[in-house]
Amino acid sequence: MIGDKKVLFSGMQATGSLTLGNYLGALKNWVSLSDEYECFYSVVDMHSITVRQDPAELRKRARALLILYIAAGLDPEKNTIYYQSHVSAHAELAWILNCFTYMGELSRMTQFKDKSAKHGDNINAGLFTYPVLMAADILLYQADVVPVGIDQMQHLELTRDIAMRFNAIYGDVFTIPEAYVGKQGAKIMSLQDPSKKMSKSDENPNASVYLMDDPDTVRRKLKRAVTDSEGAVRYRDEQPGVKNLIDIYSVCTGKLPEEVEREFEGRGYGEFKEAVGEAVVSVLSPLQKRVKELEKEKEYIDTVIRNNAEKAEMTARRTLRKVQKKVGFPERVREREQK
Ligand code: ATP
Ligand code: LTN
Repeated sequence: MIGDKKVLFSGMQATGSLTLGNYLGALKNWVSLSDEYECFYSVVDMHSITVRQDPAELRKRARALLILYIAAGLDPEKNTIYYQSHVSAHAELAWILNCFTYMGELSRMTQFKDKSAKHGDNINAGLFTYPVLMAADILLYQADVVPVGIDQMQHLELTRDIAMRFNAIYGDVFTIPEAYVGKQGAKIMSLQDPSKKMSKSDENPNASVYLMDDPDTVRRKLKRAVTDSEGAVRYRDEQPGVKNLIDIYSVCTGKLPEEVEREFEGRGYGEFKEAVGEAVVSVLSPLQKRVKELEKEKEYIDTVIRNNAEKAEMTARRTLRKVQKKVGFPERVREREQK
């Protein structure tokens, strides 16, 4: 708890351009939860370098992502929005937690298996211990709740295991976090292969709607979305492409899947896809407009970056000190003298 509020932590990587999946599955929920909790939203740039990055590009994308958080509706006066790399406590706690995490646990992580298959020429130790840094992110702020898409559940379970293991040895140091997965939009699928999740690292640009895609591109991508030969707009597992489009439409319009089925009864896929396209455009257009405005407010953004990093640092340091003491690191002389 901070004050009388429970704490929320979440983060996104600044790799690739954000997709509609990232927005509907994560960012949109962040905004709806931001009044209720004391929130920390991080641009997790330290996680990004587990895969080789172009430095200038990473810097640019990290700033664009931070701006997007604000454009999506997260108020930087009320929420702590910051770069992970600006708060060194993340790396320091990650090291300690590495010593409380087993190789076997990390070997079972599906994201590690997927990413090491994809980046066979660079299976580095950071990629392997990625979930430990994620656990440090969450535990540093004593987060009660962590909004993520379904694909991150396994990492969250591991975070809980590490925290419980640590608490069992040293007493109540960490809050045990709960995942928050939205009811709808938790897994938006690829528009070209509805058995795969929509992912910003997909090589096929038609598989994903990017948040900065212009309206015509959005309409075209949805028109080309893979469906089936049933010809009926029904929300069922046997029609994964159509089901995914219904999910997208319902999160964008706030309608329930049953209502969508009724709305499009007896109407063809062409018409349905057109409506989905319009619904997506009407969600993305105001977001893009706000991004463009914020990009011009350089000084304001710089102030947000500075102030919020300081705010994050204060909370993070408090937990880190406690942990360092528990594991037996010597107290700093200055701190002892201040007592
Ligand atoms: P990458 O392709 O580089 O692995 P990604 O698109 O999976 O990236 P992440 O940065 O791993 O995106 O995820 C950011 C957040 O968005 C996470 O909370 C994740 O659960 C959520 N998310 C990612 N893809 C989807 C999706 N298709 N549907 C719903 N949520 C998603
Ligand atoms: N691993 C996450 C990003 C991430 C995160 C976190 C999410 C890093 N640290 C802490 C929630 C809480 C991802 O790839 N989406």
